[in-house]
Amino acid sequence: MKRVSNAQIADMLDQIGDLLELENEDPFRVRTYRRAAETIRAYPEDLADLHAKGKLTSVPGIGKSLAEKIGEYVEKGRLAYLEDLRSRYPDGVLEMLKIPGFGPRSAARVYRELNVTTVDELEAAAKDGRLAALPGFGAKSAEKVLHNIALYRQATERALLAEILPVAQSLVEKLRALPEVIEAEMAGSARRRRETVGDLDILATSRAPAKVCQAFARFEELVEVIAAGETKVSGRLAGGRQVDLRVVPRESYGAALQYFTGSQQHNIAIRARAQRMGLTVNEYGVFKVQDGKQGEKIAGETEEEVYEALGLPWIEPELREARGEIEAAEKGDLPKLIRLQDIKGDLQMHTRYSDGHQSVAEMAEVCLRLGYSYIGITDHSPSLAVAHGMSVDNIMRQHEEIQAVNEELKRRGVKLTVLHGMEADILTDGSVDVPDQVYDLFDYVIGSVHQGFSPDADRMTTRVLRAVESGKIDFLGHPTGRVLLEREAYGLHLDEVIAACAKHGVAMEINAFPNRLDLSDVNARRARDHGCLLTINTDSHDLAHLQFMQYGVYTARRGWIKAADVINTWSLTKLKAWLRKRR
Ligand code: DGT
Ligand code: CA
Ligand code: CA
Ligand code: ZN
Repeated sequence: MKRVSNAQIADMLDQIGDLLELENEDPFRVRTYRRAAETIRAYPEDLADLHAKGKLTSVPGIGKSLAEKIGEYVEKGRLAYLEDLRSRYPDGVLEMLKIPGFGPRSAARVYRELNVTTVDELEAAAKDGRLAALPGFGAKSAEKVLHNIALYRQATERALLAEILPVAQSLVEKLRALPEVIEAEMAGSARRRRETVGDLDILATSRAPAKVCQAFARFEELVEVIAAGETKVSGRLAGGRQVDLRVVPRESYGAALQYFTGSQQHNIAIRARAQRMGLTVNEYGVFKVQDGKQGEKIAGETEEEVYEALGLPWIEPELREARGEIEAAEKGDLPKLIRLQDIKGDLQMHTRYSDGHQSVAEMAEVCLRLGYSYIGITDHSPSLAVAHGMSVDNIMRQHEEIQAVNEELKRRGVKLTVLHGMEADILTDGSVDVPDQVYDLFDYVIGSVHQGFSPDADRMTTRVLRAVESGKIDFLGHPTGRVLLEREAYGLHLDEVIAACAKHGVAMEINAFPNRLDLSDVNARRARDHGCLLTINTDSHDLAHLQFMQYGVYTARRGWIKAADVINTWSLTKLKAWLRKRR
């Protein structure tokens, strides 16, 4: 039997949470499962190992009863309790829960009252008026359900980069460790660090390709092997994404890597350039064209030499989207892209003062290990009740706590400074939710829209502009409100917002949370090109989220962003001077 991964355990607990909600169980019990799933999904240690050592209850949020369930699941690959719950509903009803905004309550109702048992049947009921006729639904929510079914279908076609990249890295490492493998690297959208991935492409070189294919097909990351040949394997990852391995000869590694990294549009432009130079490019190499036919091979072993044969410097994979990179490369104008190690601090994170899971000191401790020189604690403002926005009293208490943590850090002689910020709600009228009596306590304020979205783009724009122009905010948090594979950006005249941020010196955020990445790559580039400063923050609500910084950096790199454009690459002194000037 294959080893049970943390991700599988987390999925199992989430399923129990869903089923308990369908059963209309106590919300507190439901939450226990959800929180445990969230913790486990990002937990650094392997839970199967911990179980073997009898140490499962050392994981935060796992008590005796959960530990027993996880233990049973790890040992048997199944859990009787879950199977019993599951047997009470058709599979299609459980699948409906994956439709964004369609919760267990709704699923239970359409199942019991309309006898709807699949997503397709739900779609039909939303179209023919049966759903709209259910008390509490109505025509508008039926329309929304249709829209969300479309989004759900899209989500089944792509996965978040953060779901795929760790698996891709692990597969590449395992390939590299095989004695038959010379080189291995991921290609495709994962290598370009696109925000979502359709399928995962991996490349290796070897003199014994069949052996490499056999070994790959047995890696535990593949839950299913679709086809295994002499030089190619296709399989499926947990979660359903396809993975393709291609094993190529060493002489054509660079050409194959270039070809399979794409993007397709970039490759089309590359081939057109080659043609103009009397050359032809394919996955085997760069060749001269002689008498209209493929002639002498002039490059192919490395990517550098492929680009060089075309008169170009090597182009970072993140830039290969046919957005002007070939022209820039030709002129020697490629940007020196920001790197993860340029980041000196993380300026948006939450603690137990609002809806985060840990304390100020606990967050600081992990950030210290990440090598940061500063962080900012930014809990939610009073009006955001759903996220336990802070009262004035709590803000004052938090201020003292942050000072105490700073003193303790100083006493230990470590160089990390904790700043006190706030993520203030931008209310529907555009006012910024920071209580006057505590405004001066904050080193900075992030303004974000969290609730009361309007479908009217003019209204949303006016609202955000008012906040930007108020002088009360220093950053605009997750500026377009999108949630990848779940919710589109709200209608907003982004160019007007960008212009206002540039004028008022408000830095726009690239929120690094994997399902936000907001600003997107293209929008971040637009903002920077119009003179905006940027900031990349994780918006962590848990210690485990602090590692998401990399995804914000990838987005920035895809947006041609340099370190100097991002204020949290600056030194603390420079950041403080910038903030002081704004106050
Ligand atoms: P994805 O999987 O949808 O996230 O996006 P990609 O970029 O990984 O696309 P994929 O997996 O279809 O192909 C990987 C790369 O291989 C792609 O970026 C360019 C290259 N490629 C694959 N098939 C073709 C093709 O038919 N024509 C061209 N020009 N390039 C292709
Ligand atoms: Ca792909
Ligand atoms: Ca592919
Ligand atoms: Zn929050």
